[in-house]
Amino acid sequence: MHFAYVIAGSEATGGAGIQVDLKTFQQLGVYGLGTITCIVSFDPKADWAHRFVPVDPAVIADQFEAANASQDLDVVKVGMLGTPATIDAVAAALTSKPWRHVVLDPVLICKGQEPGAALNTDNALKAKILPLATVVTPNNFEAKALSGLASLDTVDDLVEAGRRILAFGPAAVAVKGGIDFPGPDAIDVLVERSPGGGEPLVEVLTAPKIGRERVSGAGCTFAAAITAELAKGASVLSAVRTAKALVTRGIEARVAGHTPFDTVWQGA
Ligand code: PXL
Repeated sequence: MHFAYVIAGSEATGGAGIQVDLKTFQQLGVYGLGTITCIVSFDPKADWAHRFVPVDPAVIADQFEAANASQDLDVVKVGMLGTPATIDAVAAALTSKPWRHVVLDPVLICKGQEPGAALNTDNALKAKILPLATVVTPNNFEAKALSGLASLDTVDDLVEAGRRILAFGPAAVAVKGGIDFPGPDAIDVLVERSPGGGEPLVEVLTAPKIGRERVSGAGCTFAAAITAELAKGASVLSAVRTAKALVTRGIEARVAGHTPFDTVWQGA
């Protein structure tokens, strides 16, 4: 049995966050364990505005202790953290033991959060969690924020963003062009540190865009699938390829609800 662990937020509609991570782990045949960092409940009475409650850092530490005492975990995904205090708690937990892989989905500002509060959180994430990651999966917006590039309009821009984020310490960066990237294709670029210390290895992954609407949970599913594949022993490149194929299938089979966005189906 392979085990994959996730530290992330709960999203009450089941379309993002730890619910998606655990479903993805199951889809890929790994046993999932999770630690909840915060609780997000969109408000259907207020246009699905963001309601956010952080979990007490001591309770995050308790969950981490229980999960890691129950199994020998060496591959972890980190999703939404949400506050500087949560980031401190998660950084302390992550540095308490060695990991084979730390996959970071660098969830930055979430709809409805105060930009001022989010800036502290973004800076803390960059300073304290990013250097612990081995694989980082920024979307278009996050890649701009982390790399400092103003726009990502070409594949070369995606590669340059990945190279800049690599400089913060991770071994690999998978930059997701996503729906905002120009053109008919959903393009992801994997930039990996070269084992020999030379130029980074670059792999461009392409699939036709499916529709023009954002689908909830695609980023969570992608990072969780990479995590599950790494837990099974796959290489980073193979894990990213499997994750992209799985997300593509999951978007094709997306699930509609009363929410503003459809969500990925982790059963396709
Ligand atoms: O999709 C990013 C995301 C991750 N985790 C949680 C979320 C969201 C977006 O809403 O709520 C808990």
